[in-house]
Amino acid sequence: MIVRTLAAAEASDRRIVSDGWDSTRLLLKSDGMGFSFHITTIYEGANLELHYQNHLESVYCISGEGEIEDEADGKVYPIKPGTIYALDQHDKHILRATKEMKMACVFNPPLHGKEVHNKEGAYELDAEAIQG
Ligand code: 9YT
Repeated sequence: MIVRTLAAAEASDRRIVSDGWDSTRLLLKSDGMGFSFHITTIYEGANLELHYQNHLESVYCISGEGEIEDEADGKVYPIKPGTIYALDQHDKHILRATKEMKMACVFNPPLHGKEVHNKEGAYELDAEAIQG
């Protein structure tokens, strides 16, 4: 069994800070679950162009407010607490936060730990792992 707390993970190198967001990666590939699980904060005003070509991701909004635009058809969906979106087609999208959002994110295949977006808004399949 694996038991961790967000507070302890946030104080460790499991917390990754990038441009417009930070993410605390609570479960990773090394945990052997077949997915990774993160608590991500999207900063107010962030406008993230993302395209997870190598991963499927689902994202549940815990708090805050924003929207997601599907770049395939231009549709914009509001995001508020209780909303989940799943990028089941590796959908190219733009994520915007009008108020800071806390999100619970699941990735399949699981992240190794240190991933940040490449210039296409994707994570590479290989990355440095977080130990411990
Ligand atoms: C919602 C989203 O895709 N944000 C970027 C960070 C990502 N969720 C992560 O690495 O945890």
